[in-house]
Amino acid sequence: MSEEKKLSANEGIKDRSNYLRGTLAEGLADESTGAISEDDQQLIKFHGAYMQDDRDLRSERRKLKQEKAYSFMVRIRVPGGVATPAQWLETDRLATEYANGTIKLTTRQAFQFHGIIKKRLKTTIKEINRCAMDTIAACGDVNRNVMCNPNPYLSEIHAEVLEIAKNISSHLTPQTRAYHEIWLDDEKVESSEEDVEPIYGKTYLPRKFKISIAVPPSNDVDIFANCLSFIAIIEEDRLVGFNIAVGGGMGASGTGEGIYPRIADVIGFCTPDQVVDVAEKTVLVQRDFGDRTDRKHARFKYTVDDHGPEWILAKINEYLGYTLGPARPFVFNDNGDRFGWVEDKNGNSHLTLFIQGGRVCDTPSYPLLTGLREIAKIHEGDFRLTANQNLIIANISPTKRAQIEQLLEQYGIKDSHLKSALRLNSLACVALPTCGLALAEAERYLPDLLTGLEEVVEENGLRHDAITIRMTGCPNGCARPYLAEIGFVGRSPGKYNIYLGGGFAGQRLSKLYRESVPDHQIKVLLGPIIARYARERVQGERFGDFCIRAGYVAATIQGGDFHKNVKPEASSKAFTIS
Ligand code: SRM
Ligand code: SF4
Repeated sequence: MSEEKKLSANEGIKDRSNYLRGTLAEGLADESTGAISEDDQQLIKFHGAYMQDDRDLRSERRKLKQEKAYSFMVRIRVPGGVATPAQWLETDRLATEYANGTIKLTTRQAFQFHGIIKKRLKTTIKEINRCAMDTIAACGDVNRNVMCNPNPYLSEIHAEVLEIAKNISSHLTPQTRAYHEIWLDDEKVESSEEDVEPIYGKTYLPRKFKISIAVPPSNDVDIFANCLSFIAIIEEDRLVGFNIAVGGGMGASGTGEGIYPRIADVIGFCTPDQVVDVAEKTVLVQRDFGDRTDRKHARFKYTVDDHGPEWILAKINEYLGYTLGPARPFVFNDNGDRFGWVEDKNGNSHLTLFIQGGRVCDTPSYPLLTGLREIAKIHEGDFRLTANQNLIIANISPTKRAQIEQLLEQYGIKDSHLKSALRLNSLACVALPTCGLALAEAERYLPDLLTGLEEVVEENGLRHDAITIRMTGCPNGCARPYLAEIGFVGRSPGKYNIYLGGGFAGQRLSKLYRESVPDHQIKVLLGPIIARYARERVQGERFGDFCIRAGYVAATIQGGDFHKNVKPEASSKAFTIS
């Protein structure tokens, strides 16, 4: 990083904040506005909340000369996506009493509330903590929710990996007492000693940092989109360690210039007891070498690109004081979820439900929130959030299965996973009306678009053929659209860039196919490609691979030349295992 360059404004905000306090306490107490100050809007992210306004109401309120309809989004960290029935019930209660009556299951295995007004924010966060969950570091320039495969029934290794995910998460949780002081009314410690952030320091990281763990052959956590990932290596039914992947990320600009999605590079191997150390040291490398002058260039993927993966590996080794081993072979089959019922060797059952857009709410025809509440009241196992915005009712004991099946039937949830394979493999980010960055609809529009495309897949006999399809309301990539076989990225109201050719296992970026396509033309454009795929695919060929073979798009190279302006020399292939 150049010495002369000015640090970005957020660096000053963090530095002056006294370890994330800023004027949050005063701002929350100010009843004259539903908002908080601009600096505090940045700081509150570290505490797990975003100030937003209802974009559906903007013009009406402007006409009435009223303040925007401000409210807060709150994100609950759920390491590995595991919640108890008691936590589910509490999440449901808070969503109903304080938020907009919905629970959003996110693409990183977290819960989100929307629409919490300022005066209820503190109570909400306090009550979240009361049921042994928290929101600290769910957002902000720190390590976020650590993702990991949520399927408990697959093997004991999955349980081992979940523990490791939790350990990384707690090791990298900020240590500031600000969170407890502001939200939990813990007494201010009157001491001359400053808070200490042993890992992050006073200005935390240059930007958000994301970690995930995958257990092959499933890449359901999309490890190639994470800053740092661990890929479990299993030999003779034993977890021998993890491959380490660095430098993934999705955020892009509409044109790709200088801001682009990037697939992580696999750089080495560590043993299970080294994982937390490797995570810490990788975070330290980003802390020390990430770009603090330009937030658009501050993610770890740019640090990896600027220095090269070999340099990053050498730095991690130097910080560790020992040398990581060479990466070992592994295979990923897909990045989706497995739906429906599964029984494990102990006789417990697990049901993976499809949750459209990750939104748990009641509609007159589909009382999903109420149905899950009734199930949570009697369920003795747990709930598991997937990185694909779906939900597993896990560890259902044989004595409870009949009752739970009856409730699933009663509330119309029983067949939620019996949709077309296209829909089951779909993801949509929140977008409008809450996301301040949305340029187009996503969660509210994708279901209808899918209904149209389902006609095409039905006509062509592809109902049971999985094709990954993802939509976001802007190029930031919150539903990881650049890793889908079909990706839609909102550019303006009703218009989307279409990306094709992503890898079915999330191993390859897609590439821009058409720019700013009006929504009513999407089916017209994609219909013939899907039909041709049905006719011409070779045995086992995936849609994304077909799009490349048939010449709709060229294959992307590592580093993400997904868009015409992306620098082609970015990143090295040398470390990538395919
Ligand atoms: Fe995201 C910003 C929602 C996963 C990349 N993301 C936002 C904000 C907070 C908008 C903002 O900054 O004002 C969105 C809040 C919308 C709302 O109303 O709730 C938002 N992101 C989401 C969620 C809820 C999407 C969803 O529908 O599930 C996901 C929450 C995950 C979680 O639990 O932590 C979510 N966001 C992601 C992912 C996927 C992932 O991490 O696997 C990505 C791409 C991976 C990556 O980070 O590169 C992602 N979000 C972004 C970016 C682009 C970052 C960049 O490097 O440029 C932004 C914008 C930013 O940070 O400036 C963003
Ligand atoms: Fe908002 Fe864009 Fe993320 Fe969608 S992709 S939630 S529109 S920031």
